[in-house]
Amino acid sequence: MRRDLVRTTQLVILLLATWIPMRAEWQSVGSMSPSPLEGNQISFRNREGVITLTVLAPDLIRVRATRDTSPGPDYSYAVIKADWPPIHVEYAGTRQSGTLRTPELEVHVQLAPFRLGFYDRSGRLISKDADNLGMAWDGARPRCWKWMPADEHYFGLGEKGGPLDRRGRAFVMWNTDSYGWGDSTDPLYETIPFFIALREGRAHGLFFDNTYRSSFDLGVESPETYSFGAEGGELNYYFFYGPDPKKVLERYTELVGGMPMPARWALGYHQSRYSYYPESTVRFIADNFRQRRIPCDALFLDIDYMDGYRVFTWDKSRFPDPPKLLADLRRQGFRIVTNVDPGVKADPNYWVYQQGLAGDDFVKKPDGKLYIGKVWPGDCAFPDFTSPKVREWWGTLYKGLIQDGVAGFWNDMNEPALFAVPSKTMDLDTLFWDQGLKSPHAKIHNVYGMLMSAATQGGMLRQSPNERPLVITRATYAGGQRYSAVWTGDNSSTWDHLRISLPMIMGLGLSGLPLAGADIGGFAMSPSPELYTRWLEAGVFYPYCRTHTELGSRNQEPWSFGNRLEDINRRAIELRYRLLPYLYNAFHQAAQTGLPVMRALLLDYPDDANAAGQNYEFLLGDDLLVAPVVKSGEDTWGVYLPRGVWYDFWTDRRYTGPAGLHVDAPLDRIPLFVRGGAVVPTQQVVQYVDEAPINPLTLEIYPEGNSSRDYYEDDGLSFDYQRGAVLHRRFSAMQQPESTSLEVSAREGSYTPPARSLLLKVHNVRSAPRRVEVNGQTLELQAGGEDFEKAAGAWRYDETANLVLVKLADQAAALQVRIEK
Ligand code: MIG
Repeated sequence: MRRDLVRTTQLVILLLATWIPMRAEWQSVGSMSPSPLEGNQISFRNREGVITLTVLAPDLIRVRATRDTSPGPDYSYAVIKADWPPIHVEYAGTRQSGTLRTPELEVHVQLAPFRLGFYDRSGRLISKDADNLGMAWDGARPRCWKWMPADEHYFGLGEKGGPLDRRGRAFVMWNTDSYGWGDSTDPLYETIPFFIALREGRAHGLFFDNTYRSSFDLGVESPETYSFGAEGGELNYYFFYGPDPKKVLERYTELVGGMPMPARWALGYHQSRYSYYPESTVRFIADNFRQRRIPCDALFLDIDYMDGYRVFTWDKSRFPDPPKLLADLRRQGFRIVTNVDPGVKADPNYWVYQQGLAGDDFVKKPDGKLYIGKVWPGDCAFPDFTSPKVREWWGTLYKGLIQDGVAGFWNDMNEPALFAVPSKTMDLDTLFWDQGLKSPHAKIHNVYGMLMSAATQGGMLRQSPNERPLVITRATYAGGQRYSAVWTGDNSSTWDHLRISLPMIMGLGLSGLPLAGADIGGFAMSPSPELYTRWLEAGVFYPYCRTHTELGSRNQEPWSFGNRLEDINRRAIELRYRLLPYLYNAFHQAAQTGLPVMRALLLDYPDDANAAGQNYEFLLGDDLLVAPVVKSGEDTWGVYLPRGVWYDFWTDRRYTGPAGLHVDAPLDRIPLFVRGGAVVPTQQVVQYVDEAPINPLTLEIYPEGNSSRDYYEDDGLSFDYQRGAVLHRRFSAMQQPESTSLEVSAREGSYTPPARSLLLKVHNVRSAPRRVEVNGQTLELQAGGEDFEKAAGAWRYDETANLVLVKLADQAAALQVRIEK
């Protein structure tokens, strides 16, 4: 009964929101005839349109269908890769059908009426157009219906509420300011029209690269077909073949571009609220972090730092001397990030407005007059970020704030969000440059936020070419990870929202956006002390970790909930700092491959339905499994461990999965597990990332047969890593009957960290070793305590923790350590 009600409500919402599909007069594509194969491309035509299949890679095919025999210019805001290596493609066909073959795929083409079917090279059907409609148009609106097998599940689609598995729901893509949104609010702020489908442990992907308002129906209209379409533009999609879901995501990232390596400070703990002002308040917050010894790397200034919400200005009564303030804060180890909205106050005496007018940089109405909309500053004009010239201009505006010492920028309200109009955004016919096409807002809306973040990043890079910029944006489009981090907008201080944040950030990761976070503690309203602590415990595992709250809510700093919780909160943040070398490696992997940092279990266990069904548990990088407590009043927590060996991070208890278990989870403990075989790099707690270099570099080793892990490090701040200033090495652990051997490969790359120790901590050692050898020489045994701390090279055994600790100078050369039983 309830389910039916939910379904009906969803259907009504869907119909209201998009007017699909019942009222429409869908006209299916009809019959088409092939033109000869040209290289990696083949086209099919009839009097009404053309469909082109382009094989970009053995596992990647683009389908471009237009309802015009001479399609317009081919341009994408998402896709950046053009130079695919040539591959061998064949097409063989008759008058009724044909087959396009790549080394990994076969596309069966039925010509009358035109339908596509994707098969692997062993003939297994992966995906096919629905028989009745396939591709269709209703006027200017394209849509495609595909077969939806009963056991197929869908993941991704960016920033969406509800379960990670999107099956059985319908979604709209239209970037929307959604203060106080809930689990089923749709659309939200971001548009990522990409999903991964999973069936029988095998994955494929689909990216519908269309910037108009679009929609995905994954089983509401019919339980046997799914469909996607848009209010305009082309039926332009990319089909990815796995069968490994990681391969789909890596290929997608290759197509649209990945996240550049963030600065280390961007991965520290960040504190925000709407708003810290005046200056004395900001100093008070900073002092409290340091006095209370709670690590923090960045403080955020929300819109009230500006002069009457004029972007790129300071309110001089609240912030009389920004360079001095920011320099003082920097000496305390804080970086400052300020909010910058796209709306420029239409004030004839305001330099930004004047420059924008002079440069013809603002969007206009069809009658040629300036488009004016209301936001915080009152009447505003809006930059046309589709124009490279405007993006460059916008980038120059950051110069003053950067010279004042601002380190990062927070682009908000860039859906774009407008006050005082029911649509909450610009009129759909507002005109944008768009490659000289003069396109309406209807086409540009969903990329506006991404292009703003691109302009911001570009400006920062021109100002400081050798510093990794931090940009955080609320709205973005597929590929937005190239320019900025994202946060999930105006959530609320409820347990429900703590829960929602987990599949939502996992979903963003599955959609190519690794650097994402939710407002810890919730934005709207105020959390209970317990909720804040549980949220922070989970939030220190968000890829991007920031507390933020709304105007008028109660204090929401880690010390705002009493002494006992302050201690717990401090330890949660300290855990993130201890794990920074590990986290940084997970980010390195994400930057290299597109694999998320906060990882849905299905990526590693696609054939384990139990794993794929986990909404609140995730892997952080390769080796940590995190199972946050997301309910009030719990002191134990149920955890699912997928196959393999797992260690409880807190107790070192060893488990073998797959297994469901209950673990102790008092308020000061988040269930956390380490994969057997892992080598987890950690460091000492610091109050901010560049307070002190890593020392010692600690390796938490959980031997399991033979295993090894790559380690990466660089200066954490500059782009020198792109010129070889990197440190690569490999850590291996081998269990033999009489000994455990550890190997540290020689350093590679030209980055040399300051002199430091290497601390090898071998877990789960049941009895004191007889001897420890390093490169064939016996190492001295130290009782522990200060002697061990001071020693350049020594080992000890901790019999309560079952740990062997080996301390050595961290040198460039390879090391061999043998621990004799
Ligand atoms: O209309 O800048 O989502 O994080 O604190 C609200 C004030 C504008 C919305 C953002 C929120 C921010 C707030 N902004």
